[in-house]
Amino acid sequence: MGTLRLVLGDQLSESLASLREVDAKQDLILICEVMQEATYVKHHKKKIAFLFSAMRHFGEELRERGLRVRYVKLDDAENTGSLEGEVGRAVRELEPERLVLTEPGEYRVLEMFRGWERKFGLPVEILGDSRFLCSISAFRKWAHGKKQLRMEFFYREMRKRYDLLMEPDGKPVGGEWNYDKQNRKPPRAGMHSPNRIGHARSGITTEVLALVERRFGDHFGVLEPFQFAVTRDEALKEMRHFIAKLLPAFGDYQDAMVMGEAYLYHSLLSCYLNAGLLLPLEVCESAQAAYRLGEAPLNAVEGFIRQILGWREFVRGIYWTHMPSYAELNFFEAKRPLPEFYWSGKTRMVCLAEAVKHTQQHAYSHHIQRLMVTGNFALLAGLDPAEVCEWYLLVYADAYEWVELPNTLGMALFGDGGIMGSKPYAASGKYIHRMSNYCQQCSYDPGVTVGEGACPFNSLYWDFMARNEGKLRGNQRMPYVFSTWEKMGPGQQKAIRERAETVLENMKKGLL
Ligand code: FAD
Ligand code: DLZ
Ligand code: SF4
Repeated sequence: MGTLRLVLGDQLSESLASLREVDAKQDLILICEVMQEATYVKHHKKKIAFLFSAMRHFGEELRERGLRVRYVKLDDAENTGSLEGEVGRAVRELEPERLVLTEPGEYRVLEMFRGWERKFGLPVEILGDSRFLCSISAFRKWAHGKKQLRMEFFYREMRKRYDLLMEPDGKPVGGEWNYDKQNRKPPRAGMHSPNRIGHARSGITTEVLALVERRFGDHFGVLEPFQFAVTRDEALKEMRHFIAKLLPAFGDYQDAMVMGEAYLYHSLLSCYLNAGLLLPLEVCESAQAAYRLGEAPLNAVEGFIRQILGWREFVRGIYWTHMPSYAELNFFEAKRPLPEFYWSGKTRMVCLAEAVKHTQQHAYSHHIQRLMVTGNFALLAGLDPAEVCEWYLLVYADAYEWVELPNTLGMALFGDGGIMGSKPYAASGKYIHRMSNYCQQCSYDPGVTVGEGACPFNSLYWDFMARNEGKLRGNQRMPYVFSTWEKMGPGQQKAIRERAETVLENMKKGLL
């Protein structure tokens, strides 16, 4: 036969590099469901179901285009259980001339790919993943020689390169690069998430849901209700619905958190982008079109495009520029184990209980819950970054290491000591109080720092600063923190640190 072309579970795009120039008669496309990928961390049940269903639909669509597909199901008798095993089996049985791959989203998989030429004794070509808007080499070139990498400057370059929200004279539309000053309002009273579209459940999805319940019943999270799009057409409907109905208020309520409302005005597009059902440029261009047609305001459209064209590409660049050593970084030498409530959601801290509940139910929580609730708590309490990163990688339907690790280790935990961001996103309960309605229903008081009912975030915030003073005092972006701490005087400082100790003890005992 001709060429064997592997498509991974997060490479479900017809424009994928390894599917270019495919010979319909000679070549074979290999897609395989394998235990190793589903269990190297015990992914949320919904994540596995979404991916297996999307993979099966994608395999069918390729067949409908007249291409030859070898689709290996998880329960197939001959399934060896690993990507390497399945590629090896296909090579032995079919004797292809060469193997063509697209670079994967995780370093451990790239290492595996690199060993295959030798292992299988045939030419292996690893192509760049052109679905991203900045190649790894272009990011390295941009980063080269810079003392500090800042997303904002990277983003401006990307805006120019892709001519997104640019005037013909090379200036940004509206005169500013960034409109965050107008964004990030607290929630309105009585605010609810707008309706979301649904998708008819296919036979494939029904079969996959039964499979996941049977084989992964002990994994985190619930399977039903299952509302994910699983084909490109369905993902496009999600995108169009978001652009038409939700994008106009996206900027305003980007950081808001509301009791019982998991989605608010967020797009929920990350899992489709990351699996390849949507492409980043088409999403950015659709948002830009809504602005040009006067259907969405600039602050919302610019903010949304920045997340995809800026942050998403930036974190990928950071990952591939710094791996494999990046995964080992632990700037604060944090080592407390992850408390049980990250799994159970059983805590009196309403903000954390809500974030975990959404995560269990939807394999989703929005950015501010990830950063300022579960992430902020992990940072302040000094939780072991390896455990925290594993949690984030397995609980979210959009999580692959290239995007999860820099966001968790870098942005949320400042575990990389400042590669991703210039200062830790540490915040007391006051931030959560301002941006949500959680505190009204919490038995803790966000306005109090010491004593029984004081919000745990408050004492942990100061304790975090005090115990890491040596590492943070020199940070140019934190001038007021230590002067405020000093002004408190030894009596108040002692009381705060004692309260933090009690909070951490309670966390250990499951009493928080
Ligand atoms: P929206 O709020 O609607 O944003 C639009 C799009 O912008 C997203 O779909 C996403 O593609 C992109 N985006 C926004 N912020 C980021 C970011 N910081 N990095 C990369 N892309 C971004 N995102 C993932 O895709 N996978 C992860 O595993 C992941 N882990 C995270 C872990 C932590 C600790 C934090 C703080 C953030 C993480 N993010 C991750 C980024 C962000 O939280 C999610 O992309 C977002 O919540 C997805 O929901 P949405 O599609 O509704 O996003
Ligand atoms: C996440 C995942 C899961 C759960 N299962 C599979 C699978 O069975 N087969 C596959 O090819 N890919 C799967 N994936 C996605 C891979 O883990 C992903 O391609 C790598 O982590 C690289 O990003
Ligand atoms: Fe969270 Fe503190 Fe508010 Fe309770 S009082 S919801 S713990 S921020």
